[in-house]
Amino acid sequence: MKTFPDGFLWGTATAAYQIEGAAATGGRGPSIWDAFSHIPGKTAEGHTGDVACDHYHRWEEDIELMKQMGVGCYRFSISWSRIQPQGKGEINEEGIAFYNKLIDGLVAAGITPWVTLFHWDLPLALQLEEDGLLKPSIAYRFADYARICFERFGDRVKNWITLNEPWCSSFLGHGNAYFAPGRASASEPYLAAHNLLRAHAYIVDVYRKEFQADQKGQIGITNNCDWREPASDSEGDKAAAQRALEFFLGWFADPVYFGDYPAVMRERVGERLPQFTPEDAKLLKGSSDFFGLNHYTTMIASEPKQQVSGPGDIKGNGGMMEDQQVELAGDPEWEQTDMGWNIVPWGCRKLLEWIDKRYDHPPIYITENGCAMPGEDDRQVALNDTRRVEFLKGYIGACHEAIQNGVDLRGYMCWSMMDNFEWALGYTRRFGLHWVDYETGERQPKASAKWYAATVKQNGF
Ligand code: GBH
Repeated sequence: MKTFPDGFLWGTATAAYQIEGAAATGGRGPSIWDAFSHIPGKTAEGHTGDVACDHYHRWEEDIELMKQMGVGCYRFSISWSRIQPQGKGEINEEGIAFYNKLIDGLVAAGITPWVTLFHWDLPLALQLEEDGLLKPSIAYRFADYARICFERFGDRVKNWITLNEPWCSSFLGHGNAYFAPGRASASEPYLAAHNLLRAHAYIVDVYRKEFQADQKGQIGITNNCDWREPASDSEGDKAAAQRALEFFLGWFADPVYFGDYPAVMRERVGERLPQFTPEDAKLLKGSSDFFGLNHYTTMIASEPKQQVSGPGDIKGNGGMMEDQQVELAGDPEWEQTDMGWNIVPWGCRKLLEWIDKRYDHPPIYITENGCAMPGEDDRQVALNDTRRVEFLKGYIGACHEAIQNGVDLRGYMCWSMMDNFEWALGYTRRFGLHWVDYETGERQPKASAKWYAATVKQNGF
């Protein structure tokens, strides 16, 4: 039996565009993901989030399912364009009312809401009129939108996440064009990332100055990182793995903990890497009350024998390959998920330990971890998802080991509460603890939901 510390937080997670549907209902304005997913060829089979899991209408049932799992928290995101259809100015009261019902329902069910303000769905108007993440002024739009959320929901929401995985918005959205807004560039990712970091800092500043004393909540950022294991003990390979982690996670976490980008990025990216003003650096340093981490997989890193080129190839990614110069590979012994991601639980432990050391022992929450497994379009296969249970045992076991080794890990949120719109892969990959019938909207717990319920109940497995 692996028992977790008292008070360890068990939860599950989703994101607005992936589950809500009701894209043009209740006064919601379009986001960049509505536009992107409607361009032929951008998503698998042309899938969009128009209907998704129809959570907008089925939220009560979803709370009931979570209640049955006994989770302590539910992490969801707010659709900015449901609150402000144009991304600025006027507030859509119907959107506010929807989240009020959801938050009240969760609180009544004894489930603590963890709210992400931004999970990639930038209001389309801000993309068209103000160049989205590329202009510095976007940070003020973020702060204004966040203020509305704190004002309207902060009496009940005590756990805020500013941004989900800015690495994805920056690199996948502006580097290799895999995600909305679909841009491919060698410099834009650094600009988008810079403005997102500033946005994070301004949101936190608003919360701390105007709300935190009264509302007594915590606020932080969630970053994603895959582990990079050195291919050998050679100095070159060890440096390559370290460099890969700094380009992946350090890119976003160093400014938040140290006030600036990693030196290795400054050296290699040169003028394409923007500079923080002294004021912004000051706001950024210490701007997260906890370390939010999304973790899925591991790759082997080595010093390249010849120049690595890119971008364009999502496999083996980790940012701008031509800047990092790290050769990435898998191990043929490793099993993989339906995403082609390697299943390496010890990579999770090593990453947690790396974070603990580099950022001086921060409180960490894993705000996402989970898997899509093959064959789950077939309901019977999905309901008997023993491979997901094995995956969770491995990764949650690795979390337990990290805690044993002194890491201050305080919670684990499983991605995802239910099958949903898997971005560019549409509905062709299923990450859920619950199976969703996309024809009828029906949900059904998979074996993993039952296993997870038992784990939550016993505070371990
Ligand atoms: C998360 O991002 C998202 O927050 C969530 O919305 C999404 O549904 C979920 O993951 C599942 O995809 O190609 O082998 O080098 C995940 C971020 C970044 C994790 C890239 C895996 C690539 C592995 N991902 N990484 S590989």
